[in-house]
Amino acid sequence: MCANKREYRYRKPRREHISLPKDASRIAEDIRTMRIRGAGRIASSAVEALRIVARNSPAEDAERFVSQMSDAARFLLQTRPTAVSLPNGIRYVMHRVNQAKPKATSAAELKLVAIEAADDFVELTRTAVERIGEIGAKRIREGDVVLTHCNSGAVISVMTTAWREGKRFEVYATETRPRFQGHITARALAHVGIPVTLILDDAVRYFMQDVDTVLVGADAITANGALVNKVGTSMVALAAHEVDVKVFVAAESYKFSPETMIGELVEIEERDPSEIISRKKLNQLGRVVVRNPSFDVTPPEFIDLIITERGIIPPLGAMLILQEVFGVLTPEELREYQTYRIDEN
Ligand code: RI2
Repeated sequence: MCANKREYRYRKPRREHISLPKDASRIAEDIRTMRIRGAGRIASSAVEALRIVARNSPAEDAERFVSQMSDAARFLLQTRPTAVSLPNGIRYVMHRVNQAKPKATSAAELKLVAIEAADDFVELTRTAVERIGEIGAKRIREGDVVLTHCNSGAVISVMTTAWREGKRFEVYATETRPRFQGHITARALAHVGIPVTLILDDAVRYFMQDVDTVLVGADAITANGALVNKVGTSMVALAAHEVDVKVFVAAESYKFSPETMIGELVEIEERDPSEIISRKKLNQLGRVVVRNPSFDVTPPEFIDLIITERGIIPPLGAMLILQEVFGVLTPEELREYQTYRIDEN
């Protein structure tokens, strides 16, 4: 949630230029341009990039190694601002490296710590999505009509698990302008045989009366249980609320934002207007401003359940997950976290 209007305006993201191994910088570029997308995949790919940096580091002493890793971490954090899984994944690795640093006698020792932490995080993302599938599948009933927005790996996991368990249901998938991630969802569901109907984002309220459950993914969950997800999600939830349709969110615990525990806001990414309209067409319109926020905020009142790999919680239980996963942030931990943030001003 971002209260500052100025932050909603599109600005070209500031980029620090550092030299990374080729494969790591390709991952960073793919995240930025959304060839790699989906909050979970963004996080595991960024951590994979950190692992590549660690493996290729020529550093001979621990100090130099940590400084190279921190530079890479900062660089990767600039790629997409909203998905909180990205800083959480990076912090997962860097926290272990920083903790091991005082006792480390060589860069090689820290390299192993970094690689192991990255391996653990990537494995965690895999098992979390699988477990969410198992838990969430129990909330899909025979004959249900489920509506989803955008494309979420966690949502696909729930649906495909329920389908493989023998439940028969159908799905409405919104096309999700401007980047049409709904096509990815529709293709994935059709591939396993789930009946899927692709609809216009604008047709959500028209179809809502046929829907039993809304199921969406998450880019971030705040301490008060609000959901930050693909723009349009809050309108879907509003339409569901109107006719008393339940709204479920599938979100791994690393999508919960520890910073919101101490009052920080989740920045809403605003992408280039050319995703909505070509420069040429825009010029033909005359003096028109185009805004392209990628995400919006759904308040906790419009959410019935959040399905995490640790179990199902009501939105107001977000704080429990945050405290279980991150504890209460000490000033030192907060400083360490903010080390990797870029000052936007
Ligand atoms: P998983 C996506 O954002 C969508 O908003 C989706 O709901 C969310 O990430 C979570 O996706 P984008 O990357 O982590 O398409 O569940 O902008 O795959």
